[in-house]
Amino acid sequence: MSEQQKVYPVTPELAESAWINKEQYAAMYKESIESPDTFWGEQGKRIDWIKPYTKVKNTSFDSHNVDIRWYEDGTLNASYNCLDRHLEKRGDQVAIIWEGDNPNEDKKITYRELYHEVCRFANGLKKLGVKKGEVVTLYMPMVPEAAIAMLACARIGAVHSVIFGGFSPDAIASRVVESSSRVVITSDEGYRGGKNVPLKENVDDGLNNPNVKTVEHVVVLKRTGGDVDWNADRDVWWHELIADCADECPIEEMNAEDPLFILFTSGSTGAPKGLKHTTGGYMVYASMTHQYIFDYKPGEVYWCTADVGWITGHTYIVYGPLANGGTTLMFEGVPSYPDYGRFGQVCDKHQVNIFYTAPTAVRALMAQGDDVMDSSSRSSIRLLASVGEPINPEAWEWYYRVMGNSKCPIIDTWWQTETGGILIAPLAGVTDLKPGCASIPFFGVQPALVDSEGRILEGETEGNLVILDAWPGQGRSIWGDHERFVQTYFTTYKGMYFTGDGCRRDADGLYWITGRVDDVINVSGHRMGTAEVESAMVAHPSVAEAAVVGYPHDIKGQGIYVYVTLNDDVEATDDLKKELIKWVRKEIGPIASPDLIQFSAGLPKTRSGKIMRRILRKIAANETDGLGDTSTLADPSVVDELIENRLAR
Ligand code: 6R9
Repeated sequence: MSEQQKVYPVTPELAESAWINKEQYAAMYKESIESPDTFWGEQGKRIDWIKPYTKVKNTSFDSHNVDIRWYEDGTLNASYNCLDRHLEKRGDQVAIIWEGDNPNEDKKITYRELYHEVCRFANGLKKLGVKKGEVVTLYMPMVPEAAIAMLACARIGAVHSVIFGGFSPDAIASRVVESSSRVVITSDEGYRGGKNVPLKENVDDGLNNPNVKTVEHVVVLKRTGGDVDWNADRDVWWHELIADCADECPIEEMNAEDPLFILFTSGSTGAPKGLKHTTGGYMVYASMTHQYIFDYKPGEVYWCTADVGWITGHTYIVYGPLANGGTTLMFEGVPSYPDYGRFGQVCDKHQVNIFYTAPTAVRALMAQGDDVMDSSSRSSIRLLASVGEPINPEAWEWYYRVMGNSKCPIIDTWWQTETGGILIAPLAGVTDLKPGCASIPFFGVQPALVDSEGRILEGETEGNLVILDAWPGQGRSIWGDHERFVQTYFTTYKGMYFTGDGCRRDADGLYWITGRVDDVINVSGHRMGTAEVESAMVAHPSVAEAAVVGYPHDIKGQGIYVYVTLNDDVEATDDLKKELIKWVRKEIGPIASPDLIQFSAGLPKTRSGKIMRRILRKIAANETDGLGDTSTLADPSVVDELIENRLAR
């Protein structure tokens, strides 16, 4: 039997103990599709509302009028739902377990403590004049204050925009401009893998960009005590800001469709877009998916290793687990520091029950050999989950056998920044597991596969993955550009949400995500538009033209392969390659570092001047036999040169 056909049946224990079993799934799924108003009307009650909703679903995917509203006449506050409502029953329960980069540093914060910290910081933001509806930018290390700042924004109705700490000053600048932030929250430095990350310095550099005109205040958390430049007119220490602030702060009453946050993500064209997520539907969906997909039970310790700078951190470190009154673990470090056994050691130390990470991390550990986990027992873990990219069956098996001691189901969760929460995943008590298979749609989610003309394909087949109708956690728009939202997601296949992913449905009706079908690449689970890297490249004075493609990479999933044509008078040297790599790191950030740069006299173009990426992808993947039809190229001889000079790896 090939790896892909292996099946791990639902165990009788899980069928018995999990929140959802097969029969319940079937009945609930049916109701969620046939009577969404009834189904989501009922589920909406898992959230506390100030003014209860009377309307549930009001959504349209019609490309002339894309309009998505859930619970539209209800009002609530997300911070209240994550904090205040738990105080009576579990005020003394740990809300956040924080594990530092340094294994000797950790902290436990109860719901009551978290509540007071959030209130104090919310009062601090008010002192800076932060108002309902304004966007506050966060550029933070993985410390509890990142979650505190998010929840403080939510408390007073400000919209947070978290920028991942690995992005460059230029990336900070463009995002701050896009969101017109007045206030930026950062830290002197961060710790990661034993190194200091210059967060404040990056913010300073970013805000020096002449396009940034809105920022009045930078709040700086003291994390490492490292030296930072100080602009007394603009900068304020976090601890000084809150020194005289009360630890109670009333909540702002938000409409269900008021924005909760924006989060920038890459697409196939143009600059990164700020996806807008709203409050009511998002909270219902975050809470419900967290409970059922991770089969989260009260009292359990749950650890998602993502960074809060990504959607996974938003929904499954902060909002989902805290809405459910759970205990969520936040980790500042990396899987390889001080050694590759760290994930297991942290699981033992904090008795983690549910562990959620990315395939790239699994592959990095797997590459160290099976004994990499010998320093821990991981006996507390009962469920493992995966996100960010397709998990290859070999990594799945390793995750199952070594990380999970062959006793934990693996929940492969497919979703996107745009979807707000998980859309396709197995459920522990419902689905027989197939390594590498994302499996079944969550309640309310109607996936379909379409051909290039948008015709719906039935049965066992492969095609482009679309979603036919709205679900509550869905992103509502692109900040400041609804037309772009419509163009990007709803015009390729009319009346459907296009995910950008390819997918196969097997004979059992289960979904297997095959990867992006657009010009987005996925490097270590980080999404990147090839166009973004190309435009950074051509901004360099030596570069005439650049084409960027992904290629298969053992650890990262995909690596970044760049073909570069230099200006006439420029010499192709190794030093220049190094300089170009540095350049991209500066323009976008370390996550966009090219892995391979091939200098080439020309690029394969059609007579109308379009670069044929299909060919470049094949060459980068070393699949030079089946290049397909090259007769439409303006100069087919370019291809021979590219193949001859392709890079070894
Ligand atoms: C949550 C998140 C979204 C893209 C998505 C797809 C890929 C994510 C996956 C997966 C296969 C999975 N992706 N999870 N592919 N199996 N379980 O990662 O959001 O950063 O927006 O990326 O990631 O290609 O379209 P985001």
